[in-house]
Amino acid sequence: MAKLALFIPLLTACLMATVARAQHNPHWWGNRNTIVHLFEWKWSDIANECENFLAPQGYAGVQVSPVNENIISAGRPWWERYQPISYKLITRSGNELDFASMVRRCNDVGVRIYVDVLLNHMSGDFEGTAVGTGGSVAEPSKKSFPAVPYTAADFHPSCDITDWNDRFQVQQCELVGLKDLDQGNNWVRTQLIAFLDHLIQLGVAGFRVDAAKHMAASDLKFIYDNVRDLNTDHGFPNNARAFIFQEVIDHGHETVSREEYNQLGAVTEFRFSEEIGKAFRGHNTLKWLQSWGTAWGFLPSEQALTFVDNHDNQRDSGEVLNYKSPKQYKMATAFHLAYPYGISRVMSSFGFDDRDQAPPQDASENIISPQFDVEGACTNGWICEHRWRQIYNMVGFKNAVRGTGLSNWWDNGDNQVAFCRGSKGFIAFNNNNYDLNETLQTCLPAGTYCDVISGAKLNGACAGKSVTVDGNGYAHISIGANEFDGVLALHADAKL
Ligand code: LM2
Ligand code: CA
Repeated sequence: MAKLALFIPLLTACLMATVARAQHNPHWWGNRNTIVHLFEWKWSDIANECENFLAPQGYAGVQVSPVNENIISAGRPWWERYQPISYKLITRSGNELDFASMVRRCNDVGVRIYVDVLLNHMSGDFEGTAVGTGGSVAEPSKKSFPAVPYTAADFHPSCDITDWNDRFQVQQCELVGLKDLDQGNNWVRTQLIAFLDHLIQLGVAGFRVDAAKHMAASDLKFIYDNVRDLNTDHGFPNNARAFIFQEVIDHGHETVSREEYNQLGAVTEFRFSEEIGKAFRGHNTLKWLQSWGTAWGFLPSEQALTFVDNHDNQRDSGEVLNYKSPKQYKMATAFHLAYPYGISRVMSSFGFDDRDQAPPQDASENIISPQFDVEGACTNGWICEHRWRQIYNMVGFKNAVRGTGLSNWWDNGDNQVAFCRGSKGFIAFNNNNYDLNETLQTCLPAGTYCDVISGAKLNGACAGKSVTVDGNGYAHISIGANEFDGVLALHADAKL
């Protein structure tokens, strides 16, 4: 009995320490909320973007493409960056100096950097000697990566993943033929920890862990636990831990499930992406979204990294939406950012016609910088969804309503829905093929508000629809079926 009495407080103390060490805090600055994935962007362009666009528009952070040296693949498909050859920070996005300068400049304006890290594997087979983006050489078919160095002993024996419900295969065989590192091996662990430490020293706030499902959760825990605290020279508090979000594709009923990883950090919630695409494509009725979140089988909000599409599933056919269906995509994104669920990530793409297509590049295969038109939209091959007014204004909406709950859900029993976020925000959607014309409760204080979807408040005037809210919070809301956008959004910061 006495032993037990001692044991319980001790256990509680241990549990509390675990919770405190868990890596779920994204370290956002101020009231910011949203991460943008600037897929394949160069570091110097991201630095400019942090200063000129992301900070002013209230973006909280950037997920950047892999930073360490990768194999050069013919035609330069985007996916060559998922085939590492060393941990030198040199890719087509820039070198270590460029990277360090970007992190500094972004942190200086309160925009955090999260790095896409490849801990599962090195490159796949390559005929002859492979050359990396930093000039390192390797013989992948012999599992020889002298620039690390790694030899065959550092990898799992080769085998193919044929049964996705066989834990051994999923975690120890080769994902699409990529040489599979043994994270149980001390030397491998040391290299991976040193790589992550290096990035933290340079000021990053956290990591997107690629192919997390293909590594044992216990090995990942060891690695995360042994990585240093965030760098206080970049404005992080003492003892702050890196934010971790792990790529685990779990459609339900998988042998290796997201529940093995969500204690260690956040997990990508792929079901969110699939269901939101299905709903806004018209394959599910919007009224059902009233119970959006854990009732749909999604992870608890603070453990779920949510997105409408990511760089992989935007290339697949199926229910997932992408920039090619702009009206539905903007509606889904507005819902994503308005509904109080998840750690939101917005995708920013380059245009593609086929899956393997390289990012915009010049004749010497250098990635080219995005260019912007007078309205700030990208022109030369970059899509820049994050610069679409309807999307960045919803990032502003999410910031303006932070800390409020959802109330006053309204729907027409079909594909017209609306709801309030406390007394700070109101949003309505029309995905029916007839007009929405209703007097609805907006929960906002009386006044005139500017719809941030059809326009924006600029120098005190509204370039889009103006909505007048009466003394009881009611307003007439109208979204025509054939309007350019199927959303209307009002918030406290858009009061005229
Ligand atoms: C991921 N998450 O777990 C990334 O999000 C995803 O983009 C990566 O695949 C994958 N895991 C490995 O990091 C991409 C791409 C694949 C590509 C790999 C490696 O989707 O198509 O595979 O990167 O570059 C390519 C070829 C494939 C070949 C493989 C190895 O498409 O046919 O397999 O390289 O040479 C023999
Ligand atoms: Ca593995």
